[in-house]
Amino acid sequence: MAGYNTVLAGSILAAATTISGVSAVQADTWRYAFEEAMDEVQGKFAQKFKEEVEANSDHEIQLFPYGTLGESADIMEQAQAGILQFVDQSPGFTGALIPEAQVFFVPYLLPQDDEELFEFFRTSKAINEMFPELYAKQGLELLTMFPEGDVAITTREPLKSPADLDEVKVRVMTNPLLVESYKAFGATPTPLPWGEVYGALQTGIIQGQENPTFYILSNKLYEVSDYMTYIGHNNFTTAVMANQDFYADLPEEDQKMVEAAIDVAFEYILDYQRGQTEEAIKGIQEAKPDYTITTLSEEEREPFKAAAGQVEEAFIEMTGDSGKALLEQFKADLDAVK
Ligand code: 6CS
Repeated sequence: MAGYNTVLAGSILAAATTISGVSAVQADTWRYAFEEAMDEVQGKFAQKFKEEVEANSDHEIQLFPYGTLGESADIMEQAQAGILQFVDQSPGFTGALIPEAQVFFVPYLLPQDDEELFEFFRTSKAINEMFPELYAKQGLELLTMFPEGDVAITTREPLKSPADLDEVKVRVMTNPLLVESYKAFGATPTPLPWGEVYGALQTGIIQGQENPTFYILSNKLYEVSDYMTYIGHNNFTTAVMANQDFYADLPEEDQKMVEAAIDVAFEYILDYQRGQTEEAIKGIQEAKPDYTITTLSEEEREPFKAAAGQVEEAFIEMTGDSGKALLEQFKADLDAVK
């Protein structure tokens, strides 16, 4: 705690409250960085968390949206080093650090139905019991994981089958399983940090990328693509964690307060997302009326689904017994909410 305080530039002491020798309650400023803008899903979650923490304690949360402290990999390093107390990093990037986190990129594992999906995140033993142990090995206290929306693929040409992705360079987040996944879909995967995506699409270095619809709208990715296609392969997942030393040193009542704030923000963010994809589709259609938005039929999805098996095998090869156990639990948790 002492080390943590010395590096904490914004740390403040509560108004002197030493009464009859009872020591002062300390009010700290905690730094929380995330990978998105303030008005995107991760930002909305962070704002709700801040609101709850500040309403229920003397602590203050300082928010750092995407770009203010660097890329996703930078904020993760800062959180591991204790410069940040909280960080939101998606498994799409954490997969490079914690290979098992790549389970979220085995295609067609997560349900398409929102209520089923939400219940899975609420109740999953893999998420709520197994992942915290894996994150702890990296000095991170995993606080929650939540979905951000059905992932769509944007391209320059129509996308109906894996053959349409032949020779198409599709940007993916920087983890090896996503690379395997897009290879299996017939594309040429290109891992890049987020900051390089728009420019690379604009200059034609890459021709496609995947993201949830709200993000395609807010980052105007429709400007640098002509087609947006739902093949139903995934829902974007993200995770919020704390620096583990910081968290372990918190008084129990603060840990409980943080957990309660996370629970409130979790339910808030699920609710916030109801209807979000449909709204974002409308926004894109208004901004670019000739944009082609397609949802592949079950039959058209079959060849993509057939590719999922080899991605699952690659996941097990990359993660061994630990990944296998996690995947089995993940599937059992999914069955339980069906
Ligand atoms: O594609 C990405 O890199 C980004 N996508 C989302 C939805 N959130 C953050 C992440 O950096």
